[in-house]
Amino acid sequence: MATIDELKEKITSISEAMQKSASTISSAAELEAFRIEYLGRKGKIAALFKLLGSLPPEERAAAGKLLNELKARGNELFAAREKELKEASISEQLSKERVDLTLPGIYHPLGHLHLLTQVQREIEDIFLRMGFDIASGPEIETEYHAFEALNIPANHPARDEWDTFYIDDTHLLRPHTSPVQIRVMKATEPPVRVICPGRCYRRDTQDATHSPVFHQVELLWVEEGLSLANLKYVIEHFVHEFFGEGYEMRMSGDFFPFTEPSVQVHMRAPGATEWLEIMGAGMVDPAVLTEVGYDPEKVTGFAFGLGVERMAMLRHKIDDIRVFLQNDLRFITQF
Ligand code: FA5
Repeated sequence: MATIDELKEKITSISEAMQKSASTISSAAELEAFRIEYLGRKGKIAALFKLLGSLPPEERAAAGKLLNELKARGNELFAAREKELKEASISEQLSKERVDLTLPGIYHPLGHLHLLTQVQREIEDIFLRMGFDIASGPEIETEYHAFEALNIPANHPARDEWDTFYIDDTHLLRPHTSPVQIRVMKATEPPVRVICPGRCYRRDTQDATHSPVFHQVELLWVEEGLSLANLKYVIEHFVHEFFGEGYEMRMSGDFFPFTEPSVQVHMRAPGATEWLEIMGAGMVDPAVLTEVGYDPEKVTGFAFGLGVERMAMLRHKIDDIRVFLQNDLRFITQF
């Protein structure tokens, strides 16, 4: 038989221990251990309730009240610590996720079109305004389109000049955009008025004005009654539109198997001493017109192949073609 005094003593010591233990709780696991130790069904307070029955009946009510107070105290301590832990975890999370709105933002520089793309589009615009369409052809060409149809048979010495990178026995990376002429004429009846911009490949040794990969814009105009005078006018009009005043142009004789007569055009920037070749051109050879099924007695035509890099070099006084492919931002961002 227990006495109320013994019970009171136990209540005091449990209350003190509980108070002390609650003040050290710093994690959810410790909180749960506290709950089991004091408030659980097999906990220390429940054990005291079991003693009630062994008290004299007249003391049970008072003892029960004390035990209920102890239990309430335990619940209070538990709830208070639970609340504190929750608040601590929220504020920890908040401080982790804190965004400092006063920090400068992340700078994303705006890109822009490469100078060569800009120049190519400008050339296209000039010819679109003159009534030309834009056509394109594959960069991996057949020997037929790149050479034979252009009046350059297999053993013709002119092949050496355009020999390039072969993919197999009959396919190669195109050395010029002239094969697109053949594709366009085979697919269209005259009159034909197109430009064909695109990338070309040659085994040229790299130097200040030659690159193994470069761009051309081909032009082709076939119609009744065209002459070399029309070709000269179109070129003059074009270079004037592109360069404006102050640039000199020079036209001289040349040879291409697919044009007759053939010319080359050089340009000189204001104040420069050097001339730079910008294109090969000429009247489309009757053999080419016949090859594509046109009647050379009825229609004549002219064509040119213009170097895009060279146009950009003249316009911006760039003295080395290699800078276009070097991806140096100090160069690229100037334009
Ligand atoms: C041709 O490619 C002829 N297909 C042009 C043509 C078309 C003539 C239609 C007649 C009728 P050529 O090899 O000269 O011609 O090249 C033409 C232009 O391309 C040159 O004037 C030059 O501006 C440019 N070019 C040629 N090779 C290179 C190179 N390795 N690097 C940079 N530009 C080049």
